[in-house]
Amino acid sequence: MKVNDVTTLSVEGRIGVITVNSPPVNALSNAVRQGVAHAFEAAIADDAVGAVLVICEGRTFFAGADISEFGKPQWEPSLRDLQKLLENSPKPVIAAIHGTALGGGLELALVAHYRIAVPSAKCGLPEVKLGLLPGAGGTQRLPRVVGVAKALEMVTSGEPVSAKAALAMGLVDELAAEGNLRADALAFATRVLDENRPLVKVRDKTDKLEEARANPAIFDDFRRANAKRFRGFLAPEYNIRCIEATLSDLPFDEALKYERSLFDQLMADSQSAAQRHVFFAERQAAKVDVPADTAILPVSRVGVIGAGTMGGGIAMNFANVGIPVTLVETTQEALDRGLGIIRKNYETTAAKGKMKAEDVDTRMSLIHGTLALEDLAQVDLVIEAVFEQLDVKQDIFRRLDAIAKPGAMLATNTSYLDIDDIAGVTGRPEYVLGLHFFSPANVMKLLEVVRTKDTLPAVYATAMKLAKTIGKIGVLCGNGFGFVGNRILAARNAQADALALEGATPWAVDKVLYDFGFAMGHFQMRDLVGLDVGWNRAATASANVREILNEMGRHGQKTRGGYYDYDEKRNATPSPIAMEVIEGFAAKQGITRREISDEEIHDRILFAMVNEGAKILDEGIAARASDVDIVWITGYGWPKYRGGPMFWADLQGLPVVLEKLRALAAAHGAGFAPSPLIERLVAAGKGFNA
Ligand code: T1G
Repeated sequence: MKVNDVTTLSVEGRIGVITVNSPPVNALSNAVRQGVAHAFEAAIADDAVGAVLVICEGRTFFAGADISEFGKPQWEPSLRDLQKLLENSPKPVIAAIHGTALGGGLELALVAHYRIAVPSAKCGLPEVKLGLLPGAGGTQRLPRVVGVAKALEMVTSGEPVSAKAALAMGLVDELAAEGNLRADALAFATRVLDENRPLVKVRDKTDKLEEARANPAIFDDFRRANAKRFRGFLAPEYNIRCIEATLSDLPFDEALKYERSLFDQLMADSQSAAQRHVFFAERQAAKVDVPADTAILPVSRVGVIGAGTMGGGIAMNFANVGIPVTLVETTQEALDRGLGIIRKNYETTAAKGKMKAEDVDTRMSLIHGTLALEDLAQVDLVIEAVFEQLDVKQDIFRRLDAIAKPGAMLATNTSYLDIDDIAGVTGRPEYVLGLHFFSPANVMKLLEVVRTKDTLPAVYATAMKLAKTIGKIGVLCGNGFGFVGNRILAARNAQADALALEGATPWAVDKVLYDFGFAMGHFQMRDLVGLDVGWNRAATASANVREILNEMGRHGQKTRGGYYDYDEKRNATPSPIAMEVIEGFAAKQGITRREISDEEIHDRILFAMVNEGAKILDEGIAARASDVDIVWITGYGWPKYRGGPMFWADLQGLPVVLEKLRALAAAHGAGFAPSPLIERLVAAGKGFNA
């Protein structure tokens, strides 16, 4: 019988089957919770029902609380009240899991007496990725099933475990045959009845806690081991504290209250608002505004030109998902070197157990090396990743245009060049676009998909879909200087360099950025990447501090000296030599150095970045403020718990941002003149992220 729009109750044999179908992921929305509660009460009241089975249709078991309903009026029953109903059931309750039982979904399954899952299912508590913790007893029940050590890892990483692993750790009791969940779950529920199995309440189990009880240091050991990973985040620590409570003298229901109080604190904190913003922003970025009937072009074979660091990494992305790649180089030596590095990367991954050893050869067999550009005649997409010089790229695209089949897409991996200047040398500018990967290209998630004024919607829509296929987060950008990410990076770099000349030491600048949450500061990053990347000695002799350091052979970590000096373990210490170069160059520029506060460093760098992001939006280079946030979080290490530069600006309040920029412009020049978009938004009382 239909209980509500998303829930039905049927009786099959002696089993009352509660079926939920609430696309896209059966999130535990108001309607779902209400439907399950009503269906459950009807099942319990039915004498013909001996046991209750809870199962979902569609792609997955409940994938958690409905994040889109956070902060909105909650219907009865709450998730916790629904859990009480099931946990105190007088009849056995069995949860049948497929897809991803996550967050509140797994927490609901944990109050069932038994759990059955198909082998492809996954179980996890990913709340920490939203800046939260499992707020429906997950921190109290999971350790009672899998033990404290495993629970600590699961709740602080947010990563799910496979059904097989879940069976091994006791998180599920039975595996169903793939594709046969309903039938196998009914049979299992019937067996539970026939065998008169006990009504096992997870909350009553304590045996799995004994190991940690004998080793109370486990919590601080875990904190120390993960300090770097958790730095700046609130939620991991709060998750650990809740797991610690399972070993306290608190009665279970008091521990639930403690968990709830910490959950409420996290929910109210800007860190969780930021991470929930990022969750939806990532999904929004994948949506491109093209006519509904836009055909996605087939991409079954790819060509990559250049087997260097970028080209090799790019090629791996496609081989990883079974798409054959033709990799072109100019010399056999360069090609062999590139293929050798790719193989070595795969072997290293396999050695770490992150891929099967036999997959190394499988993936290598998908990458065909050649010296002949003509071998790209039949590919659907070519990605050029050669030296960042316009005439070199133009020559390649002229030749490509004559070789590639009609309708083949031609992409450049350029970071800064104007793609119109590249497309313009071909007879197919509408099939030319930018695919800006980030190094290492086989690891970094961000892919800037850059469309020119001529790029067809079908072409960039295909590229955006391809981004998802190869496991990237694609962000559609317009063809402006530095697109989105590098343009904001240029704004940050300009302020960092200026501050170092005006009196702030590079280490002071780096510390402000590190304390803000970046993994490392601007000058440390430069030393890591290499000061000589893109260095054109002839063109820029002694033009700035960076070039002077290069001319001194101080290229950064690789020469054990750049802005910092490095010991044999690459530990950095501020370099007096670099300081001398900075002071000397400042003097030559007629700059009188002065004391500069951390607050000035913070404001000049961060508000310059926000202002550049506003200009990017105002020029239509980015479609959404949240796209800018995603670019800087996934590509440049903006701390996720601060939501991205535009979210962070909204958090400050745009009126504050506007005033700051005006004050900075008055003190440091027109470069800080506020973007007109900020003025318009403030006048309208709006923020960047509507
Ligand atoms: N609530 C609302 N909408 C959700 C959702 C959720 N939990 N999960 C996904 N969606 C939407 C998503 O926005 C997208 O919408 C569509 O579903 C497909 O998602 C009390 C408080 C389940 C692995 O954190 O990890 O429970 O863009 O593109 O790649 O302790 O979605 O189509 O309009 O990601 O196949 C805990 C989050 C919540 C799980 C599927 N649960 N979701 O991945 O599809 S907090 C989570 C995911 C909680 C309790 C606490 C993934 C997925 P649209 P998708 P996918």
